[in-house]
Amino acid sequence: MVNLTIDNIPVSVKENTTIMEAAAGINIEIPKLCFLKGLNEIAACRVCVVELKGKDKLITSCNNVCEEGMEIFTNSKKVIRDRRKTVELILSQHDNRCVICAKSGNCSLQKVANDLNILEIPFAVELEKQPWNKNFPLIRDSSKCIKCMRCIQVCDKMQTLSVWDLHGTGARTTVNVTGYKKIEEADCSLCGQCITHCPVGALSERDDTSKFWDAIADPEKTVVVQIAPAVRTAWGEVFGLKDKDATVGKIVDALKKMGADYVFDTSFSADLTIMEEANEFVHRYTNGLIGDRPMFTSCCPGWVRFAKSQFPRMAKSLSTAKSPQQMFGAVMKSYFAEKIGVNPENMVSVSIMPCVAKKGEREMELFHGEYAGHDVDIALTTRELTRMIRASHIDPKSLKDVVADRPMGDYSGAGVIFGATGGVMEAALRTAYSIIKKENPPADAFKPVRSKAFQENDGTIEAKFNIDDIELNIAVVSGLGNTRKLLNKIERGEAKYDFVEVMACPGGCVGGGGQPVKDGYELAFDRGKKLYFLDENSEIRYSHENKDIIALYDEYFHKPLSHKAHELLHVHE
Ligand code: HC1
Ligand code: SF4
Repeated sequence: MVNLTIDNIPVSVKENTTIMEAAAGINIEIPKLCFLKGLNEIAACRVCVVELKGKDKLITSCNNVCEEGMEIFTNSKKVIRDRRKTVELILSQHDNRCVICAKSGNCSLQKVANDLNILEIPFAVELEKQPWNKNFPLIRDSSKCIKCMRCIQVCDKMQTLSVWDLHGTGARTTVNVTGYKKIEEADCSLCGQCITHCPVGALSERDDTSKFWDAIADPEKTVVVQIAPAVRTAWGEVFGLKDKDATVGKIVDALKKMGADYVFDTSFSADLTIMEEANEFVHRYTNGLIGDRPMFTSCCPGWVRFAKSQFPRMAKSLSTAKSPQQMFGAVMKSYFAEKIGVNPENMVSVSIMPCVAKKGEREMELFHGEYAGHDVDIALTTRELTRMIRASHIDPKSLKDVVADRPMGDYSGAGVIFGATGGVMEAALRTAYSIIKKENPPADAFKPVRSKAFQENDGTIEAKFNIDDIELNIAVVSGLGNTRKLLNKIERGEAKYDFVEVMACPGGCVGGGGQPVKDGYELAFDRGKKLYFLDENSEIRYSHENKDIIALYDEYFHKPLSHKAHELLHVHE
């Protein structure tokens, strides 16, 4: 153990503990901007400086470890003077128009500046704005970038796509797309992890909320909204709601109050995806079509983009089933439009997703249904949803639990767990088992693929299951860096699986790039637990037992993988 004092308080910590960690252990929070544990420990911002007795120069606390006998001061006059100057310099190169920034109120730079009572900026530099394609789902505003390097490190180390790089030198150093490419030419997966790890508002999703308001205001349009499984785990964080109060029913209420005509839960079409995907898997497996490469899940568009750009050979083994977002859109504009007697041309299909890549997915030509344009017309993130609730002056505490509309209202616990890593696999195996055995497995039979295990092993879970004489080799992975490792192993022949689930964001959609941000916290795992709790307490736990899904097949698709199902629910490349 190492003994020292921090602000005159004696502390005893393990060797190699940083000063910042030691201070946090006694509830002293040292301000910081660039630090991200395990990803960005380079002391680029110098906001976390502290004074070490006997040393003239201040030292950074994020990357200096405690030493025996140190006397550290985290808030001395010298520290405050230096920290203020640093923050003033950062502000001098930052577009400070906070009132028109989507990050306002949740910006780490704003907080540090406010905490230091900085009311004027002594130095101001003319800010040069780099051009950007505003139609791309990921938006970068160079005038807000503070060069903390987090986006570079996250994309590089966590997602292994290296989309961002430093350009220029000295005072002219900036961050931009690697190789001076345009963002649409880079291999960005649209995972959005650089957005959720940006401490300021330099990175964001394209704001599509005005398209929603335009649709609501148009009397010709019927606005139909779907809410993804993971949204319910996080929207309440923005409003300080307790978990038990931040239900999906209240989102339904909020959207109805905003003027949506029909509101549904994407968990319904997650069940539909499982019907198609599990049948596709059993078909491929029993007909010997799996071969050296497994069948891969295809519902995560960040992963699909990654597969197509990084592992095109593997992309051929993706399931052809559309994602629940796209299936819902397709069913809305066909089956549902017929039911309510609305011309699909006049239907606007909106999705609320924890994801930025869903904006890209809705735009893909692949999903351009012939009946009425795109399956989904507007894809919004959880963050955009919370901004719309605010803009509508809805008091979240006044919201009531409103049930989703019918006839696509039912959903199973299996559909709900889609939002957590391992959830799609678990849901698919429950149904695949029942297709093979003609009886249900125990609902928790495939628990080993749950996200608890993912925390421990590079975000990857491997499992073997026996169904009669069939032995299934399964893998589940989240995070694109982890995915790259797994796919390399498969390509080198070091691992062989039958079925693999991939999610681009660590922890799955719950940790998605469109979710609310709490700087410095990785919340995916805790959010995932909420979905498993909902599953355990669901009346129906198998997608194939969802009554509205059974009715949809009876009335419309006839059976999984039918001609009509292929036409509407699968991709054709
Ligand atoms: Fe997801 Fe999905 S679970 S991709 O992970 O298959 O975004 O929540 O909506 O489409 O259902 C995201 C979440 C979501 C789809 C489903
Ligand atoms: Fe990299 Fe994901 Fe950001 Fe794209 S969205 S630049 S892949 S971190």
